[in-house]
Amino acid sequence: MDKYRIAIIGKTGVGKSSLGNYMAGDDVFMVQDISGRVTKQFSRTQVDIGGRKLVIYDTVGFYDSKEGNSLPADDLRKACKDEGEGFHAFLYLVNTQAEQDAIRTFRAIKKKHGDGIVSYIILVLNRVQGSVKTSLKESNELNRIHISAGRRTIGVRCRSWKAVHKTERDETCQTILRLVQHISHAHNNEPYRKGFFKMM
Ligand SMILES: Nc1nc2c(ncn2[C@@H]2O[C@H](COP(=O)(O)OP(=O)(O)OP(=O)(O)O)[C@@H](O)[C@H]2O)c(=O)[nH]1
Ligand SMILES: [Mg+2]
Repeated sequence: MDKYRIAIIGKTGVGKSSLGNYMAGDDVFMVQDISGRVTKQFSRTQVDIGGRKLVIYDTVGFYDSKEGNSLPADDLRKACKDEGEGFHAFLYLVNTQAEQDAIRTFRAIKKKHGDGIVSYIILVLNRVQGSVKTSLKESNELNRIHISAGRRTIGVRCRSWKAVHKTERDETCQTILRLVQHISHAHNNEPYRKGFFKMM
């Protein structure tokens, strides 16, 4: 496997671009303290985790208050077509402190890109306060997504990558890499693209 292509997806404002910067250890994606959509089209950056290359795609958020979900769905399709090869995994990011829309967004993603996407998803809980276990216990919604997405769930706090100790970031990135490898092996290294091209 030469490079893994990973898309960060989720509702607008949950911290997708912040997670991309956290993984890159650099301010590559735009993050702003404003309400409403910040990322208007996908962009990507390459990161090296333990000697493996990952191309991280930051994408347009679902459920912007003023718009429907055509824009994020089209954006993800474009990102997928960018190299014509689809994605090896998706980081589905939710804001643990405002998880009411997590299921709704998860359903919208499946509706737009096919149910098959679920077996490529890693659930990433942003802004976890205690442990992931506690967050899942406290939220039925998150627990349902956790089970549905194969129990591949991790917690992050990625407001600013600069404020997080490098060791913690490295460990989180290693965990993400392990899950990505696990997903990729389970699919014989075939990236997910079916749900993108069949609905063009
Ligand atoms: N407190 C806290 N704030 C966070 C965290 N992660 C992101 N934020 C803040 O949430 C806001 C939105 O973050 P973004 O990374 O721009 O979110 P996004 O999902 O890319 O948003 P769109 O591009 O609009 O879809 C910013 O003000 C971030 O600083 C976190 O772990 N904790
Ligand atoms: Mg963004």
